[in-house]
Amino acid sequence: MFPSVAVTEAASEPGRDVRTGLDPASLMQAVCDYLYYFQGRHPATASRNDFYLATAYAVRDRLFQRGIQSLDALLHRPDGRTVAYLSAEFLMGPQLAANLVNLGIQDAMREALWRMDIRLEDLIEHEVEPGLGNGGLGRLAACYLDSLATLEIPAIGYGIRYEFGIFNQQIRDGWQVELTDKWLHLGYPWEVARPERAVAVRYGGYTETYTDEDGRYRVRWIPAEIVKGVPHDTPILGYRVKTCNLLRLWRAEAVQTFDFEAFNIGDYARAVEDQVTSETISKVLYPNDASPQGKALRLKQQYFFVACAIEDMLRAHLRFGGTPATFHKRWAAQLNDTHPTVAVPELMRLLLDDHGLEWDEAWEVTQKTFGYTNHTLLPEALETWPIDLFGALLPRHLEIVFEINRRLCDGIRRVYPGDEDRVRRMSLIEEQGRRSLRMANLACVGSHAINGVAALHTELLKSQVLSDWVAMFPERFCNITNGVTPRRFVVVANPGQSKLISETIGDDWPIHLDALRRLETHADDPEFRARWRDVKHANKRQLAAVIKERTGISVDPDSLFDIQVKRIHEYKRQHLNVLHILTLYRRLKLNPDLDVVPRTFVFGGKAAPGYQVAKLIIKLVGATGDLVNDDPDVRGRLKVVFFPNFSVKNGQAIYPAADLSEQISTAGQEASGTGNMKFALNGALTIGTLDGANIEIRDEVGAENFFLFGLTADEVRSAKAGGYAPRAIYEQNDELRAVVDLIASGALAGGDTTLFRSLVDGLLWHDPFMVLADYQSYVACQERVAALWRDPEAWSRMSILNVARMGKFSSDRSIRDYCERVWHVGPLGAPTEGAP
Ligand code: C3B
Repeated sequence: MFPSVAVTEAASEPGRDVRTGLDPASLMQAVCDYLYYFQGRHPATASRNDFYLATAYAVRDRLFQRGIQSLDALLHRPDGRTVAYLSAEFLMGPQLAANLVNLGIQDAMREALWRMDIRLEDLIEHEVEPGLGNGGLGRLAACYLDSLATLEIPAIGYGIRYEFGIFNQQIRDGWQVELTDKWLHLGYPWEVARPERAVAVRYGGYTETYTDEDGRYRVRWIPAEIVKGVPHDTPILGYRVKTCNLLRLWRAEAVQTFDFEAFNIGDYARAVEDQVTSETISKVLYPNDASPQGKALRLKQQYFFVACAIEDMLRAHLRFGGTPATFHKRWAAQLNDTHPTVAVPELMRLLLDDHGLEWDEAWEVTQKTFGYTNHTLLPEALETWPIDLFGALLPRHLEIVFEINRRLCDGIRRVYPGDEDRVRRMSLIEEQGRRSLRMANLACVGSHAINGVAALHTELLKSQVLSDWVAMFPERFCNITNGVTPRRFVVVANPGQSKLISETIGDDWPIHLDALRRLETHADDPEFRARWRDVKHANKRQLAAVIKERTGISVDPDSLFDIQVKRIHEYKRQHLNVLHILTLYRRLKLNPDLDVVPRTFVFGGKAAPGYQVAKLIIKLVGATGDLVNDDPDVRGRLKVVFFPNFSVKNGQAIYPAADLSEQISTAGQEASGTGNMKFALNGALTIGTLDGANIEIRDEVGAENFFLFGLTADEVRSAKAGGYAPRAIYEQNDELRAVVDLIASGALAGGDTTLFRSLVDGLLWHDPFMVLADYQSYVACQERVAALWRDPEAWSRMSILNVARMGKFSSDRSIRDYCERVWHVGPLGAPTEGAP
């Protein structure tokens, strides 16, 4: 029950600053004020959600205060450059705990709430996260916003305020079921709408030419449809700094939300029709990770947020006294994959048609503004748009694209006379089949910098997918290896480990992650190792409780927690993991007294709703659990859990409890991976292939502290070129054959031999991701894992050394790389060497 006396007392104490104070009394009064005067709630009857909202508002005041100071600092730097991170996805995760940590007031807020009989942890648990992204790409954008603010780089994240984010995943009878994500339904306290800053976005129609007063030939676009973009701002505070940046997400609305004429003649439905069709644009996130569907609505979404963003940037630039020709001096805009690439013709259109620049000048401004980050080599992920569809929606942009292409092709012909094949490959237009626009090529030609997200990925990008572009524009290419924010993924997620580290080496490591090196000497201290193990064990007990609650499965915190959480995809090879589990299971069935290391296998991740194989893999994991978990011969030594609805929030509970991190993609397929970094930073050892950032993690932590297996990217290529025959591997490996046969036998499907047939046939006859080729090496490597597990001291030592050597993978380092190599911007927007 709420002690209302205390509230009255707090409210009557003079001199307390409820808007900015960081002491428990001020915070308590601020929360009370929000409950009373903003939400109209009596504390005695307020719900948990009421308290959550009031607490969030109180925190938000403190963010806004810093945000306004940051803007003020920017206004006093007319030569400053601001980063615009353009991304169709921002997977921000819960905000309360992270903001308290960044403000440095988690203890003060805990105390403030405690005085009202409220547990901060309950409010943190109550929070619903905005799932406005699919996976790695969206979460990376969120980590980068955290680092930009922490490094005091002025920045805005521009994206879409989807009404429904990534679906909520339920598991029913082992199958994934998708439920609508209603993240807004209890109110989202972190954002403010700014309707006065709305932008008009146009679609369709036609273009016409005219001659202006100066006798110049000009083009004007007569659109068929206009939609309003309304910005919603969320403040993004850095860790223990004053800088507070912005995430500005756009919501689509009808220009005129109510058609009175239609209403008056009695057509109620039509009166709101315009509103309904307009709002569809920001209604829902496409739930496909790295495999776009060429849907018109998706292109509408892309243009929608890009048009809003560029208009917003241009307005600000002109208001601060800039001219259209100096746009690039104020803004450095990053294209997060090809999704925002229509920004290139959009900026050209504004500069040419609305501001009257000549082509060459407009093109120079555009190229100097944009940088392009590629996030995947998967051929199916390279976005293209049918020309007819693109032209119908964006007729003026298509004209501009054709002109960019004409000049590009002329340029290629000048450098490579007679090489029409090269022209065909580099052209922005794919002429085969349905003519389509290649967004990656458009991004390459329109950007001054192009980067991959891990060393191997960039190498493969340069040698394969974009080799023609490297030949012609070598100076544009660089690698920037991904990183993750240690604030959210260690300080917030793993307070036990954080405290132990700070007590041991000081507390500057969250902003100087290389300082973790100081832990190295402690790896040999048995007392420290024991404390390290205690922390991990406590985290595992917590996760075990959550697993029990969510799945009903009891798992043993003393067992090895072997975890694979990420999107479900064949290239990530969750099914290879399953083959290993079934191998152990079979060994136990043959010899129940076999001395195996007890393990808990945890899986988590969403499958794209239309991706049948991925959904079948989820079913296979569940079926494996059903087979293994209660088998008396297993005696509880193996447990298999599918943790439903993997999200940022669930990730924060899972990473700290992991002993072993599964990073087992087919070499050459995972651009970088970032989960690999989150696990290692939380003391998990990695079993992985030489893929993505695994390679660099292994280089940093030392080959002797990493469980490596599998073919290299080169070996995968030559195996495929040499006519890879998975069937032969199956026939020659008795254990593999027995395990595959076990799946085919129906033993995991209540006798049904058809359920997993397609999966088994896929492996035996095609196996594009080389699961069978890597099986033996993987199983052997898992035996090395088990052997080390039997030596807890050696395991702990290795775990400590992993954490100690992970400094490189802070997103602060990644952002510093972008600042230096791509954006040429320093703290507070100061231009740095190479700035345009
Ligand atoms: C992902 C890649 O699959 C990961 O390897 C990478 O770490 C992250 O991006 C961040 O760079 N990715 C994604 O989540 N969605 C895409 N459409 C393409 C790549």
